Amino acid sequence: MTDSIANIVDADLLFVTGSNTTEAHPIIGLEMKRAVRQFGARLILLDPREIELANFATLHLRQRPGTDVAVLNAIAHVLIRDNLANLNFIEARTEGFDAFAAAVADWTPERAEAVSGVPAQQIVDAAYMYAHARNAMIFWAMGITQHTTGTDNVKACSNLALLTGHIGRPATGLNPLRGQNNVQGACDMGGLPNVFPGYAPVADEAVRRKFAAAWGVPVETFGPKPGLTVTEMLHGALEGRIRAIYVMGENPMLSDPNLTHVAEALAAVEFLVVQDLFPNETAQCADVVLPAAGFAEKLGTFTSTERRVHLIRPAIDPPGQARPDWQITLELAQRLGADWRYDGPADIFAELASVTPQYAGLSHARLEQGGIQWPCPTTDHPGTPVLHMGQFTRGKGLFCALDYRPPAELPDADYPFLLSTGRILFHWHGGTMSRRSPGLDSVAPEAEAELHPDDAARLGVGQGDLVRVTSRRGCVVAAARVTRRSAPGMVFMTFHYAESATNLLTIDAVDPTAKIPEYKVCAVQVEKLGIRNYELGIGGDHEPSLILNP
Ligand SMILES: Nc1nc2c(c(=O)[nH]1)N[C@H]1C(S)=C(S)[C@@H](COP(=O)(O)OP(=O)(O)OC[C@H]3O[C@@H](n4cnc5c(=O)[nH]c(N)nc54)[C@H](O)[C@@H]3O)O[C@H]1N2
Ligand SMILES: Nc1nc2c(c(=O)[nH]1)N[C@H]1C(S)=C(S)[C@@H](COP(=O)(O)OP(=O)(O)OC[C@H]3O[C@@H](n4cnc5c(=O)[nH]c(N)nc54)[C@H](O)[C@@H]3O)O[C@H]1N2
Ligand SMILES: [Mo]
Repeated sequence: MTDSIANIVDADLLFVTGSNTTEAHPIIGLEMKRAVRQFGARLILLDPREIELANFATLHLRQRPGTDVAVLNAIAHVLIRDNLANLNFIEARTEGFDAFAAAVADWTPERAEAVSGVPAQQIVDAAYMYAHARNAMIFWAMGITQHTTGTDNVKACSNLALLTGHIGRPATGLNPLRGQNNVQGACDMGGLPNVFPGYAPVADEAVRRKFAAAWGVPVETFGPKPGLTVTEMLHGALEGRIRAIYVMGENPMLSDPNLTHVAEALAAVEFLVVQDLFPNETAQCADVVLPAAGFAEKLGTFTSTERRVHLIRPAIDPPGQARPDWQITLELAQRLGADWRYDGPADIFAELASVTPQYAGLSHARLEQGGIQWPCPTTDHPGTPVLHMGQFTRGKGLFCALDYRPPAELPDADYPFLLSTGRILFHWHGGTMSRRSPGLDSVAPEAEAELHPDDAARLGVGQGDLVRVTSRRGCVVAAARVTRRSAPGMVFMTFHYAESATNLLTIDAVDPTAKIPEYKVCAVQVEKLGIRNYELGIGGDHEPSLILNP
C-alpha cells in the first residue's frame, strides 16, 4: 500500500476492485465499512461478484471477469474528455500524458460497455465520483492481478491516480492488499528471482558488488540473470532444466494452477525437499520433509500490507523436532560448508537492515516499542505512513498506454461457463492449517460451486446438489451454491478443499511480466450429479487427500 490502514476512515471515496476485502482482509474491511457508515465515505466497487462490500457501495460496476483494462481505460477517457483531470498534478508530477490520452481517446464508455458488460453511464458516474472526491483511495487484490493481463490491470489503476492526483497525500493512493502475513516482508528481503533485499536489481553490477562486499564473497558468486519464477521452475522441471526443488512454506500441489501438470513436474525432479508445519499434499511427493515451527512458536518480524514491520515473539514452544525456519536454513548452510554465524533473529535482522536502505533505521530493540512503516532510513526516523509525497520513487509518475487483451481461455460451446476462483472467510488456501480447526471446518465443511439461479434452473440443479465441474485440464465435484452473488454464465469456487482441488481445473497461462497465473478466468462445463457421493470425500472425509481423477 502506498498509504496506511489508519487513513482509510479519512478518505471520502474508496475505489475497491478485485478485492473481496471483508472476507480476505476482514480488519481492513471493517475500516472500509466504518469509513462508509460512520464517516460518510462513498464506495465504488468494481467486481464481477456481489460480494459483501456491494451492500456498502454507492456504485457497483459488475464487469465480465478479465475486462478491467477496458473499464479503467474508459474511466480515464471520461476524466480527460470531461475536463476532470488534475492538470496541475499531471504537469508537475507525471510524464507520458499525451501518448496516454491519445491511447484512451477511443475508449469511450460505450466501447467499454460492449467489452465488459458494465453500463456506460456507470462508467461515467464512477469517473465523476473519483475525480470530485477530495481524497480517494484505490484498493485492489487478486481480482486485478491474477490474470494474463495482471500487470496491465495494475497500471490501469495507477493511471487513474495519476490523472486525478489522488496519490502522495494521506487517505489517497494505490493500495494493493497483500495476501499472506509476511508476503510483503518476503519481497522486501529479496524473496523474488530478480532482486536482492530492498528491491536492488541483480542485473545491476554496482548492486552485485555491494552485496558481495557485504557478504564477503567474490562478486562472481552472483550472475546478472534473474532466476526463475515458480511457474517457470515447474516448466523447467519437466524440461529437465531443474533437477531439485526446495519448497518452504508453500503447497504447490494444491495452490498452483493445472495440478496435473504440477504433479508431473514434481515427479520429474530428482530431489524434492519440503519444509513445512504439516505433511501437506506437496510433502507427500517429497524425498525429505523438514519440520518447521509456526508463527506463534518463533521470534522474528512480519511486514504487513501497509509496510509496517512488526516484531513477533514466541508464545509457545514448537512441537517435537520442529525448528524455526532460520535455524533449519542456517544448519543446512553450515553442513554445505558455509561459514554462517548468527546469534539469532535479532542478529540476522541487523544484517538485513545494514543492506536494505528501507529498513536501515530498524532493529529488534526499536521494534519492541511497536511496529514501524518503511522506508525508515535512520534510527531516529519515525517511519513513512504515506509514500510518494512530493516526488515518486522513480521521479515522475509514468502514464502507461494499455490495450485491452482478453483472457487466455474464454467460454465456448464445449466449456460454456467462466470459472473464477478465490477465497472465503473461513479457510486459508489449501486448508493445510485452517481445515485442522474443527470450528472453521464445521462452518465451511465442503467445496461449493457458486451458480446463478438461472443457470442452476437450466441445469436442473438445486441448492446443495452435487455438480461435476470440468475444464480442459481436469474435473472436480462440489456442492452447488445457488446464488445471485455470481453473474449468469459464471461459476465461483474456492481452492480450499483438497478432496475437490479446484486447481485441477485452472489454466497455467501467466502474465508475461509478473508470471502470475490466470486463476480468475478459465472455461468449464457444469453437470448435475444425481446424488451426493460421500465416497468422494465431499462433506465427510476431512483428511487431505488429493483426488486427481474423481
Ligand atoms: N480467509 C482468507 N483470507 C485470506 C486468504 C485466504 O486464503 N483465506 N488468502 C490471503 C491471500 S494470500 C491473498 S493474496 C488475499 C486475496 O484477497 P482477494 O484478492 O480479496 O481474494 P479473492 O477471493 O481471490 O478475490 C478476489 C476478488 O476479485 C474478484 N474478481 C474476480 N475476477 C475479477 C476480475 O476479472 N476483475 C476484478 N476487478 N475482480 C475480479 C472476485 O469476485 C473477488 O471479489 O487474501 C488473503 N486473505
Ligand atoms: N485457484 C486459485 N489458486 C490460487 C489462488 C487463487 O486465488 N485461486 N491464489 C494464489 C495465492 S494469491 C497464493 S498466496 C497461493 C497460496 O498458496 P500456498 O502458499 O501454497 O498456500 P498455503 O496453504 O498458505 O501454504 C502454505 C504452507 O505453508 C505452511 N506454513 C505456514 N507457516 C509456516 C512457517 O512459518 N514455516 C514453514 N516452513 N511453513 C509454514 C503451511 O503449513 C502450508 O503447508 O495460492 C495461489 N493459488
Ligand atoms: Mo496471495
